[in-house]
Amino acid sequence: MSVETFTVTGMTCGHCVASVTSEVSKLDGVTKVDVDLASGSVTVESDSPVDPGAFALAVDEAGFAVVK
Ligand SMILES: [Cu+2]
Repeated sequence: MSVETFTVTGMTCGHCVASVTSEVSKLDGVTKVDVDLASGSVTVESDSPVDPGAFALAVDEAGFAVVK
């Protein structure tokens, strides 16, 4: 199992959190997504490490951006 934390910018409310959670949850092997709205940190649990490019695309799909 793999646990990684990314930082996502632009989220302002629970709806944003739900959008990001929904898109990131669709990624291959992802078993849990935990978003902290205040800090923008997104913790992803998955069977194998998440591809950062795929993660960035999913976040973009939700309307936000990953902080490098
Ligand atoms: Cu929102």
